[in-house]
Amino acid sequence: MTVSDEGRTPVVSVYVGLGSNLENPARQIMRALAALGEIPDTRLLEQSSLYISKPLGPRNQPDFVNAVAALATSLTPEALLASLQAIETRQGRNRDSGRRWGPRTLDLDLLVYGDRMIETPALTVPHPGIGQRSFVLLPLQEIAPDYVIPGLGALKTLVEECDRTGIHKLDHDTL
Ligand code: 5RY
Ligand code: CA
Ligand code: CA
Repeated sequence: MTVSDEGRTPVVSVYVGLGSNLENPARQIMRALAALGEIPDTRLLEQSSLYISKPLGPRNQPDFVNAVAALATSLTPEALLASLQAIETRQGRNRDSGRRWGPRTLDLDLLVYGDRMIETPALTVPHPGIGQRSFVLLPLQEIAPDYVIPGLGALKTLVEECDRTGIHKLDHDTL
């Protein structure tokens, strides 16, 4: 490392999960993907297809549209999280109008941050539950087929073991 690198944060590979089930979910996800590309000190590397999925957890809510994006960032996990929350807020996310796990215009989850394991009051990374959730695993597999999720293992194995009912890639006929 050269002297001029002092104080500079390394570039880290990050995966972000996107979800929406209110106010034209597919549009919300497209708009959020564009917004991810505008985060400072961050590049949008890859984006998955959009998937339509039955709600897991509370079931009496609209179907979700989900996707996953790969980013490269020199932001800290906390700074990146703040950027993700600002995008959620811009797209009409109302954090207290919510029953827990209720419908939302946009949910952005920091799924993975390099190989870091993080447990703070604000942030758990890898994101809890991603090892079982088809709406994360299938889009992630599209953009990172050989990926091994830190602490959870090979994506291929997790995909084989997950329940894939109620999830479909969104194509032009489905829209
Ligand atoms: C379970 C419980 C809570 C799974 C379980 C949540 C999404 C969960 C969703 C989403 C789809 C939630 C968190 N067992 N369903 N449910 N997509 N978010 N399809 O983004 F995910 S609430
Ligand atoms: Ca979230
Ligand atoms: Ca979520």
